[in-house]
Amino acid sequence: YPAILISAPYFSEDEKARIEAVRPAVLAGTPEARAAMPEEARLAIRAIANKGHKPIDGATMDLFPNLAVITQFGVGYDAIDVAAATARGITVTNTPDVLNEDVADLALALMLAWSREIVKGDAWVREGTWAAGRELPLNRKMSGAHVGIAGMGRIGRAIADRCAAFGMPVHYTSRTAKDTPEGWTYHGEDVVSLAQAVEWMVVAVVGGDKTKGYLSREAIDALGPRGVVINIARGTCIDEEALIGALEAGRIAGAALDVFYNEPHVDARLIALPNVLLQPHQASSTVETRRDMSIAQCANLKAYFDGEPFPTPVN
Ligand code: 8YV
Repeated sequence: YPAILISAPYFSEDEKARIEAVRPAVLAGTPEARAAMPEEARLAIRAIANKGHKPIDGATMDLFPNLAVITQFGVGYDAIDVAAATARGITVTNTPDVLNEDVADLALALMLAWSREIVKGDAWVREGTWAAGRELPLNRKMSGAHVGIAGMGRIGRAIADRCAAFGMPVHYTSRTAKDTPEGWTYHGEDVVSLAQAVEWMVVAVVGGDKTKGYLSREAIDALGPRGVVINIARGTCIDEEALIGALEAGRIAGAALDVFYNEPHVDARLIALPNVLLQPHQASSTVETRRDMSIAQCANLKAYFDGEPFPTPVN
């Protein structure tokens, strides 16, 4: 029986080959599929190669008595109950760093697309509105505007560096003040103070229970009528109800979101709003980065089976 369980289909043949080169793998993506595995098959599982955001909880881990490692394909591991894993002596690993640039690129793409009406402009041309003699309504300048980075980790920093290149004064929250270029403003962990200082608010904190609703109702309202919220982190990091309320009432200008509370099912009220740009959680979805994430995941799998130290453990 295979020693690796994969929780979602492969993105590519390369990824499949890479995992199978470590050990044979079996796909069991749902709790039902896992529970239906014969006992000997469950006993053979020593590693889970996890992808996506469906929860891996203690009960799932208990189906596999010889499970030793869960390797997350992604930097965020909020889907995995790490405390439950640690209590069972199971190592959890992730794939940090390799995706920083892509996630930051998408954050800037969302900001530029939102401010310059790229999606509407494309439709304007295709649908013949321009040819019929109508000019696209004036949109909004992004360069030079104050930007707030909620969470100055590795991804937050990559976003901030890009914003700085657009002449945007950078403000940020973080657990600790970071070593930054001169002029960047640290707001401690006070996201309301951050919101008061900026027009653009980019959410880049880690997911999980501790950051649930990090961008709070108060912070959203503090952004004010020119405020735009960008989220490339996790849907849970924003009080989504408060965000929808503020968008519907025009208390903030808009939002561009790659992640959602209940993804892939996006709240119908968000879909109905014209001042919101929506993306299907694609920030790390380039061919190049998905390859690098797969390599990083397999390095952790291989380390386990070779008895070597894990390259990127989280517990
Ligand atoms: C992936 C992500 O879509 O890295 C993350 O935390 O959210 C994304 O890169 C996801 O993890 C795929 O498993």
